[in-house]
Amino acid sequence: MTHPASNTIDPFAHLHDENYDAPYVHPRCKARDMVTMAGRQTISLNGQWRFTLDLFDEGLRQKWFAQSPIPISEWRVPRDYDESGAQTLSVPSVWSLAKPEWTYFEGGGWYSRTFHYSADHPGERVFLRIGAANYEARIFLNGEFLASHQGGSTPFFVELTDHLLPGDNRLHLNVDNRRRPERVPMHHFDWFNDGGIYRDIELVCLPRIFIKDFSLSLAPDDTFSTVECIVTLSGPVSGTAVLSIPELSLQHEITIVEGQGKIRFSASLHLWSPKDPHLYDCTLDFGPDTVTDRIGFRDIRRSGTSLLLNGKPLYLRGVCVHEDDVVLGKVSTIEDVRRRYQDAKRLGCNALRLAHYPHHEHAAKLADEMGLLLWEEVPVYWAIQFDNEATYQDAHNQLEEMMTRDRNRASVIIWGVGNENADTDERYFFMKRLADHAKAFDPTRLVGAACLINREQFRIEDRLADHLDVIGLNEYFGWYEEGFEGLRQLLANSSPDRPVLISEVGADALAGHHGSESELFTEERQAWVFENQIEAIRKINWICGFFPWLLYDFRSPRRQTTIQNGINRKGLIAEDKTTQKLAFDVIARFYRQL
Ligand code: GCB
Repeated sequence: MTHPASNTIDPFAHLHDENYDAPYVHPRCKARDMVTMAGRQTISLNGQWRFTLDLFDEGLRQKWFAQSPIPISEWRVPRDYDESGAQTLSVPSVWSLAKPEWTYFEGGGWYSRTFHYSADHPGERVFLRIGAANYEARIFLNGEFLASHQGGSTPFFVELTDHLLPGDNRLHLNVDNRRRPERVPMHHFDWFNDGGIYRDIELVCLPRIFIKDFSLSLAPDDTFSTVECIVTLSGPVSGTAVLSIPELSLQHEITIVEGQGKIRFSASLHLWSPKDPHLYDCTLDFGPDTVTDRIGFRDIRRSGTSLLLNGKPLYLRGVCVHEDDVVLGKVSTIEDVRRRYQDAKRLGCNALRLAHYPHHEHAAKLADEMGLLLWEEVPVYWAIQFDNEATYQDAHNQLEEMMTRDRNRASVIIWGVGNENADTDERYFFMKRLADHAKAFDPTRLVGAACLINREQFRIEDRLADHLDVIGLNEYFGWYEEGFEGLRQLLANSSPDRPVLISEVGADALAGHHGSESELFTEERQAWVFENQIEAIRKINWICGFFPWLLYDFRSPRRQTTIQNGINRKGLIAEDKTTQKLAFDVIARFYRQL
């Protein structure tokens, strides 16, 4: 190919540049950039955005974000991106379900829109918050790259302040959902790989110094009455913050030194529990900034092989759930979360495992209100690149983003650091680091992981267990493993020194497919698996919870038999979220007896 003589930009250079993405990595948004959203006013940027798929990363190669969005009739040289004529896509949504031909698309997508900014408030700081974008996002404002983010299920913040123009501003987001071996999760997992900005996107306007983060919880001493509040401001200033809890007729000053403050005080509290999910309206003020939240106070701990909630023994009558919908994909509306919780309550649950990645933040808010306990987790799932430090940093950051976002939610009692990872040295050091970090970051919750078992000796055996508060046990006796003899041996051979939760157990059944217990995929088989499982585990006193896999059938392209048809059918309810299978009543009966 001959290049035209030109003293301007070489129009062909990008064809040969294989480092085209290097300028769009740093700065990378991290947990440390997060801002508490408690009670804050925001400007929503949800709605129709212009959208273009980009399988070959031409947008980064050709800098689409820097091209003026004029119509084709005004172009002087050809381009490959016509922003002014691009189709639109609703935000939040997943592109996978927008058009049949996009279902399995894995690559880049370009979102763009303008928004108006009036510079009426000198000194104001403006942040863009994206609730989640799967998996990597790059943010550009007015043609300039600002930051990137990794991790498909946690929120991130980009400060726009110094880059805003009075009047119209043009925002581009490049979102890339490719599955890759070094990502978290890596390229192999058992759910649908939706693409896009699938949670809210909004602007937050704040004073120059603002409350960046705060935690308010029951301190884990033995009094059940010591409240601890920790405040972090956006800069190293000193002063006084004020915490108010009107229902307790309480107002405390918190001395802030170099942007940090901490207070402990005693209060006569109405403790939060699933039976009585009492929440207090709390307000924190610093200068012109105010945050408000509804917060419950509770104590969760392990004692030997038992779990104690507010000092009383706790059995987790659980169920697992994915964030999945056949129409909306990974988009979780508040109505959808409410339906999950109502169905879980009908089942008799007091707990849910939010598998296998951080769910929408309103999941924990609603659980606080409705009185449900949550296991939240990061997608350190199956064969992560445990020897890759960059992968570790990604997992660590996702964990910290999840913990920072939900640290004031009483419902969240377990931080899950992984699921079914083979017990290698690399995995041990990787996950031990995560578990130790979670413990140090948050001493008010338990740390857990869904572990594997020793298959030769049939016993619970995982070196990671020493670093966990609760050992999750995923076991599929009666389904992936024939019969229940292995389970009986496993229970007889194990004597764990800490609580064990059956973190997954189940079998596939196609709703409406009936037959005998010996026929796979029938409702009778699924019910029979649960009956046998319950019989085997119900008297084991170190098992403190049971989490059937799972509430609803969900999309998983790995599942390709004519019965599965792209759906994992281990739900107690079909993917229509209405049709109940026989196993539902088996679990409900068990939970009623507890
Ligand atoms: C598991 C995984 C879960 C799968 C499930 C299954 O052990 O943790 O993500 O979906 O088994 O259905 O096989």
